[in-house]
Amino acid sequence: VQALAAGMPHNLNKAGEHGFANGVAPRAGATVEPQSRLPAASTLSEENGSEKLGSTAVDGLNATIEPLDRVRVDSTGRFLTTNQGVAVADNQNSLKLGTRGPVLLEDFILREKITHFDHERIPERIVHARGSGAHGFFECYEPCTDITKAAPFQAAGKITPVFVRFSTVQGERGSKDTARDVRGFAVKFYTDEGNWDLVGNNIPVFFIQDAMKFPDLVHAVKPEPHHQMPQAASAHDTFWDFVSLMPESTHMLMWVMSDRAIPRSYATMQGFGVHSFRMVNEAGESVFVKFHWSPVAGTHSLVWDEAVKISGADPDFHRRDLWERIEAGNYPEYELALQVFTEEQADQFSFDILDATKIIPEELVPLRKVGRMVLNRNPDNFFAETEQVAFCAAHVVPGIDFSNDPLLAGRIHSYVDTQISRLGGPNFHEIPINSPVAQVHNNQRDGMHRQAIHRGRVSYEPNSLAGGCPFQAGAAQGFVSVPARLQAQDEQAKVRAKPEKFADHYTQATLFFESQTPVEQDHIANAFRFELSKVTVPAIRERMVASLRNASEALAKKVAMGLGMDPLPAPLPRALPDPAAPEVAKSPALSLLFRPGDGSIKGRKVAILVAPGVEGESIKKAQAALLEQGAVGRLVGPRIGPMPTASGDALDADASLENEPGFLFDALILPDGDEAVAALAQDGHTMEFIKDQFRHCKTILALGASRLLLVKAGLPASMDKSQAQGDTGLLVAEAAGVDEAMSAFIAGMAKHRHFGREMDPPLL
Ligand code: HDE
Repeated sequence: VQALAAGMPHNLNKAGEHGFANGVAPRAGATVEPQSRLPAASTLSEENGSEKLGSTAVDGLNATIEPLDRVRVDSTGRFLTTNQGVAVADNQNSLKLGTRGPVLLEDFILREKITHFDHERIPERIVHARGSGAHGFFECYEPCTDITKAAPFQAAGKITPVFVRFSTVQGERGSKDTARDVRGFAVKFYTDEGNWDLVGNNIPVFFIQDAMKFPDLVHAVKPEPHHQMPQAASAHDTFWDFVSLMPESTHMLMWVMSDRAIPRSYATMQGFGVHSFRMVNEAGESVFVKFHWSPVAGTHSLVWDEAVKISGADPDFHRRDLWERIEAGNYPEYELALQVFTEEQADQFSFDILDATKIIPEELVPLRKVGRMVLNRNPDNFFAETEQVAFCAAHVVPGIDFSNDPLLAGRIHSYVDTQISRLGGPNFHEIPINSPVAQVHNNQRDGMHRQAIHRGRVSYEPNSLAGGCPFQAGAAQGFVSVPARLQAQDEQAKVRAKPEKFADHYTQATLFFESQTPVEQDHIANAFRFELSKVTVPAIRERMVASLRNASEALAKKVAMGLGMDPLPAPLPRALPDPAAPEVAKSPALSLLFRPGDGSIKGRKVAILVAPGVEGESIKKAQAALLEQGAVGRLVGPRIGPMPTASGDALDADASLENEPGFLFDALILPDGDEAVAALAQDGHTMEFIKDQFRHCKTILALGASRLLLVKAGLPASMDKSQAQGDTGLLVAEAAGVDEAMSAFIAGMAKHRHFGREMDPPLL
């Protein structure tokens, strides 16, 4: 009420609203024009110069700071009402004829409540059903007017509000986050000139080359239709049957079997536009671009055993991580970079830039950094925002255009179409999270759930009765498609066919595999082994290995060995026996280790085990050292609640060995204190904590007496030996030396994993 009286935003608890005005500092050294402001609270009244109803969205202003406030509801201090605003006197009892009599039909309050409840669910997305969203902003680094007139790229420091949704593809809405799967990385830019949706993935290539095959791919990967299994998994017959018959998917399979498909966090994965797009400048000149998002925190992934365990203990692992990072002010941040190239360059490449199963190596076309995106506000309501947001590959703005990629063509159609059944009609653009900042004026009318109240009697163009309004913007301001290059005469016939280079299915699969570090290669081989071992039909396994032989003989052999397949099947016949020589044989940028990030441990979670009699001072110091780095040190005890320390005070354990298993944490600290160590040694959970942390190659610090726990858990008999082997993630220190030990611990965590100790099969 006070906030309303003071004319302030309704949601005071949302400190991280879009833009600089609310405490998000511009990056160091940025030239920032004062383009961010808080407009007055908007309403639907015509006097109010609202961005929806009259005033122009002023260039560069952060106009969506407020618009959602128009529809936000805060019921603090309010009566309960019906949907008609009638105050409800009793929300406990239906209206009956006497206390034991029948319920009366006239009880409109009961009927409204139940009826609304009956219709609460909407269909989930056909793919990408499981997802999590966040608000944020995009900040342009430098004007990109040489290549595009698109609004977000016009001035250094210019802010464009965004809403982002990350997702898995295969599983249903309630499925686990840590499935082996592609992640969706969809960004809605609310630009001054209309909404632009960059609907990408965390993998820069795709399984198929033509939209014609998309329904087949999805039918193959989704739970099998007869028994609806498996959920959130690709390790089953129909998927591998399909992809082994579609050699064009081999490159994508390399990525999906790599650790990219089990990210540690949405904040630590890349995003890609996948297709070649076009950018167009004021002069109408066009270039091709590929879009790359790279996380400032670096690219980090889980390991498979960890992902499997997490999915049981916390199916919301990524959703929770995203939420908690934002609430803690560790805002996920990504840099946007473009690969810019001309049509003439594209003609020379050994691959076809219209083929979504191919990348353009960064070594061939370098990345041009153009801006950054910061996710700084959690949604208020999951359904209203994250579920109802409707991304669409067709949503482009002047300055951005499509290429002729045949996969993209299908997407341009599909996304609007699917919303019509998912969101119940053609007016889904009026749902607040979808409505653009730019004004909407046209003659499209009516339909289910229409919100806008159009005035006057004119809903056609041309007209004279409304002075010709709304009128065509013309080429200077309106969207103009890039005229396609004239094609040679023989390319102009209607055909159902592909260009020849599309038939090179293996060169880039090889490039990807060869560009991985040995550990990453092992993980890829193990993932193929795991997935194919779940396939029940031997012929499918054999066909897949036969296909892999064309990509990497070493990989095929390793997978075959893991499947007990001997001898190897003959390689699958290649569609293009003699493909063009690739420009690069190795692309280091394809390895996850290429982007270790800023070296910080912000947003990471550390388990600090405690038990009665724990040496408290070193624990407090360790916790404080982590907090200072933006990481969370959680005290995990045999039970939650106060934990008496050796010196007589108490620490508050807010998690238990049972309710937060070890694999949910990025690192582990074991405490000093004889009594505490003895208690922890008696608890099997402790050993599981240590084994999992060790097996998953995480950083472990044992203080004082707890060194015994490492031995009891069966870690390599001599810790000294392990340290001598250079395992900087296995640390032993006296409690008195905790300050120094924490520096080494934090440095160890910043390395993310210590793969040097990994063994297959695992030692523990
Ligand atoms: Fe999608 N895709 N897709 N897709 N896609 C959908 O749209 C489709 C493809 C991607 O968080 C659907 O609103 C076709 C590539 C993301 O809401 C649907 C084809 C890429 C999301 C659809 C593709 C994507 C979707 C389902 C092949 C990476 C989630 C619900 C021609 C560049 C967006 C919906 C969100 C969602 C169709 C292939 C990314 C059915 C026909 C390639 C991130 O319209």
